[in-house]
Amino acid sequence: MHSETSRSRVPAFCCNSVGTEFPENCSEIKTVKKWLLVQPKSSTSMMVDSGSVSMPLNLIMVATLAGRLFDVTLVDERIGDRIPEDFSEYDVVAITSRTLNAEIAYRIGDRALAQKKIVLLGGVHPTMMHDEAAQHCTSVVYGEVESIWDELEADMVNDQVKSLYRAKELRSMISMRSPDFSYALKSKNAGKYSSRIPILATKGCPVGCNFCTTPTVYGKSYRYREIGLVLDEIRYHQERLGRKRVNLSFMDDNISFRPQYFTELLEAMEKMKVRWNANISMNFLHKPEIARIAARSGCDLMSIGFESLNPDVLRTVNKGANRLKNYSTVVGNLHKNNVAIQGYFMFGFDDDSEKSFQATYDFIMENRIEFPVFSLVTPFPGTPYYEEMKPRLRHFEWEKYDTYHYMFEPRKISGEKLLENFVKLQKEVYRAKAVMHRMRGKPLNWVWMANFMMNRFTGGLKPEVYL
Ligand code: B12
Ligand code: SF4
Repeated sequence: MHSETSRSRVPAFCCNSVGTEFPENCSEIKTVKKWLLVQPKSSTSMMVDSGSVSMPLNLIMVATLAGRLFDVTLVDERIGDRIPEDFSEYDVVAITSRTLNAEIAYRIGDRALAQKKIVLLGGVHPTMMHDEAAQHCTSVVYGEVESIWDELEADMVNDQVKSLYRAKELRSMISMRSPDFSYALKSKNAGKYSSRIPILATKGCPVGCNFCTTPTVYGKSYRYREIGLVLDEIRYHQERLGRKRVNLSFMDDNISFRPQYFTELLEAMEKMKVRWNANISMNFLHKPEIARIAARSGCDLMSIGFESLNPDVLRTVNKGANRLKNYSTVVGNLHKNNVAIQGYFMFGFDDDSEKSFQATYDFIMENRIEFPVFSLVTPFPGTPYYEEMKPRLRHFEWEKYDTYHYMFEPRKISGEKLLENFVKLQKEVYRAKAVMHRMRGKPLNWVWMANFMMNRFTGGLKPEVYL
């Protein structure tokens, strides 16, 4: 099914494979345009960019495409790469940004514009706020680069860049080629990246939660790659690292949305002997066979957005996949198969009350959730939820959109009580005795380490840090 060439390395791209017309000698162009791809860090004081971060799959994808014709250098400020003050070496400065680092990204963009460079801004924030982002760059790239690349590449070659690149339709993912990780691995700081290798099998999520950016960026679409290509990419990493047991982290929005594709993927992965984790929605995790096959295929951790234990909250955010009656079954199925759970819980919704905190504490402790993660609900710009909440928002500085800031006063609990309970819950769940209760008998791995770090971190937490 797969050629030996594609098995042994990342398939090389060739100029001829793109749909646009280029001068015959691509290598000439390559010496003309130099691109600097920039992954800025975030200024938030919370644990967002701390610990080891994963390789930036977004910019690796941009580099893989741009590297066909242009000279590409990738710098990642999160691992200590320096972003130059002077961009004279480069023609194009292309920056990725989420909301929490948008202001930093904009400052880099302004600096590069002042030096007369072509500046591209891409990523979720410039997509959702493209008019705002346009003030800080030459072109905004809306959504995924793959779907608009041919046009962008041709315009770059002809020096006729437009102010906005937005694909009319999303490209099929079936034959999406493998990203070329060498762009990220070239950095002398690459050793600081997490050992979990980012990988993608699907994109999009039709669930449509109103606080999430995915429905706006990808609509109701759900696309997936040919399973053989996912396996090829896994083999590439195995060969690169010289061992079968590699750790993968799926970056998919919702990898299990199509049960048939998901189970076929897992069955195929069973022979690969890898370890993996993924974000997953609860839509069919209550079926015991799914947990069994996930474990057999090497899953050691599932990240599940439980979001809330309050049924009124679940209703208002449109999280139809989350049925409270299934919560314990889902956890039980995974635990029976030794799959650990990273559980996401959000607070600060209008329907939240002090009861929400108690219910969450009870659920976590009774079900021995290994790695609970708590955040404050954050209406991200561009989402329907943001428009609804705008008149009540307390902050418009994007660096505060890190899900660790108190954004608005909920209707059923005061802001003060919200933060008091939010801190108390974290301290209680991560106090030594509670950690022992949740983690007893579980394998001694990084999840223990994460609990240890959270125990230290939450020990000093105060409500004021969330203001
Ligand atoms: C996997 C994931 C994570 C993982 C890994 C993150 C990582 N290392 O990148 C983990 C769990 C660590 C994580 C953490 C967080 N995440 Co997260 N995460 C995601 C998720 C599901 C997928 C991201 C991904 O890698 N996709 C695959 C890559 C290939 O696609 P991409 O990033 O969209 O990039 C493409 C395009 O955007 C474009 N592009 C991107 N940059 C550029 C730049 C240029 C120049 C060009 C031309 C194109 C371009 O082309 C790329 C290739 O197709 C997204 C949802 C989403 N679909 O974006 C949320 C998402 C990014 N996360 C979000 C949040 C809030 C967080 C946290 C704050 C949560 C928390 N409380 O800790 C932290 C912040 C981490 C940080 N420092 O940024 C929000 C961000 C919202 C916003 N407006 O900023 C999102 C959008 C989910 C949501 N709620 O809507 N996350
Ligand atoms: S299930 Fe997750 S990815 Fe899908 S819309 Fe809701 S929050 Fe976004």
